[in-house]
Amino acid sequence: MANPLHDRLFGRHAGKDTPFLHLPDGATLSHDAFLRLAARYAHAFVAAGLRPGDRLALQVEKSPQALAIYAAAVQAGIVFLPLNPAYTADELGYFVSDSGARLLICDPARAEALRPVAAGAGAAMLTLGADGAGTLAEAAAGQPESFDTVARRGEDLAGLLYTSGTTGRSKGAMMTQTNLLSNAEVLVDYWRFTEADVLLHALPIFHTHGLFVATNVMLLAGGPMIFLPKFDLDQVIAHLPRATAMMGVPTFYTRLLDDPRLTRDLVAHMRLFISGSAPLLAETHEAFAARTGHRILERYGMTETNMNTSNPYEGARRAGTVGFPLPGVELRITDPETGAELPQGEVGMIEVRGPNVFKGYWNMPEKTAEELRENGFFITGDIGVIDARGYVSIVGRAKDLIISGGYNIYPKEIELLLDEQPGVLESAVVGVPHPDFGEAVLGFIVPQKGAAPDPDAIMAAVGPRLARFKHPRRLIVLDELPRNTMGKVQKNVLRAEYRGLFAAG
Ligand code: MLC
Ligand code: AMP
Repeated sequence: MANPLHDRLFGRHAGKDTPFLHLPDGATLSHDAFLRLAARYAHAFVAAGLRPGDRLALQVEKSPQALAIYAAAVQAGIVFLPLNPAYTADELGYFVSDSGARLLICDPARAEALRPVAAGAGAAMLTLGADGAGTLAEAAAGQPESFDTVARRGEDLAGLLYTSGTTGRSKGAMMTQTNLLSNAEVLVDYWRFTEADVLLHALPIFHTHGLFVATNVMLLAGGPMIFLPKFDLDQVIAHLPRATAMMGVPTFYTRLLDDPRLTRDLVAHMRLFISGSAPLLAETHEAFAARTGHRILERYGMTETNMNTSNPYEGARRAGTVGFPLPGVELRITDPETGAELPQGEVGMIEVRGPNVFKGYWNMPEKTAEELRENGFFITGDIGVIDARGYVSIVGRAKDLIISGGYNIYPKEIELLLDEQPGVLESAVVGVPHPDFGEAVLGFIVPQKGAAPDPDAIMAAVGPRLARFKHPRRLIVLDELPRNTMGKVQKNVLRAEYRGLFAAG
């Protein structure tokens, strides 16, 4: 096959008038119309000077056009680099220059602010608004509606997804065509997706979950998606009766449960609810089952690996577990210190190997070598255990990571900014339980001797440099940070002391 990812996900739908995207305004975009738009974009990218293997960075609101850019990139052999619209110009500057992106596509409203970012990295710039308008639309107008698919091999890069790092520097995870295609094929089969399915899609499309899991699965299965711009409770409730499946982060499920409109009748047409990206509390799973009769199917994945494990479609979906390794995925538990494999039942580091596991971090061979073993096992940083029946549970994280509403936040990145502020001696950032987001960011600062830093002033200084979702919900001044005898900051002590701060009720 010339371009396996394109041919399997997109090419096979060419000329088909079947529905692909149902939009909230009642319009429907067919597979064919979507592909014709993608072809025009692909021509526009070539005209902008992009060649196979070049990176295209995209920071726009979710829209059918944004998804067509993904399709166009795959068809033209361009590496797709999607970015959260919440990122500030500072954050974006790093991604664009680190990746060496040749083109940045952003919202017209941000074009002025981001022009120096693109110029500084030597990238061209085009704009795309949530309504589809902008300089990309102009560049694509009049372009042919078919495009000669660029040949690619399985090991060629299709996506570059940045994940934050424990050092504060984000790393670009290189995803190959095979990584994406093999995983989507397994998931279609494991979760029994067919063209009769209608997926309610309310996730962002700049992360693995909404892009590679939800979208790729539906493109392979052939059914349509109800494509909502974001998770809006009223809209989700309005559209649930037309859907057969939904994928979401746990916050989707707790928000639905908080609404009395969630009833058995509302979801009578549904076949499957899937949760991932963050731990689903067993109580959420049970409450959802009691209210709707549906057992949420929980699965476990990562940017670097796509999906690793899943509860079974048929058979018991066990609350608090992430199920079994997917077909083709090997999962082992190792001693975090020595790397030696541990016997079943012991708690240790989760390592995974398979065609789903990424190629490495972009331009970071040392980081790659630290986390990806020569024998192909990837060290996830998640701590887990396998029970006697083979179910995997995640019991903790070896990495200093907060997951808030399904977004990953690395404390180090925030601490580095807090430490720079006048009057701050040192800082610590931790995640504490939060009823809506699962975890919320909490910051602590220790003043320099004789200084009295004002938390509000500090947030005002740090805020514009950090995406909103990373902002500490509270910044607390302490005389000193708790430390162990080795002098290491005891974040667990801070977490324990403040765990009730955002408690429900
Ligand atoms: C928004 N805000 C958040 C936030 N999302 N703060 C913390 N954590 C989040 N996740 C901020 C907003 O900026 C706003 O700030 C305030 O919180 C209230 O916003 P909201 O309107 O309530 O938020 P909403 O837009 O409804 O978004 C919440 C959400 C969204 C949970 C629906 O974050 C979301 O769609 N998350 C999904 C993330 C995801 O797809 N993860 C997959 C990663 S892939 P203010 O201060 O301006 O009011 C992966 C691999 C795998 O992990 O296994 O899948
Ligand atoms: P990301 O780097 O954004 O892809 O996030 C991946 C991380 O999310 C994993 O390493 C886990 O820590 C976490 N994660 C994903 N799915 C689950 C799940 N079902 N339960 C608990 N944690 C999860």
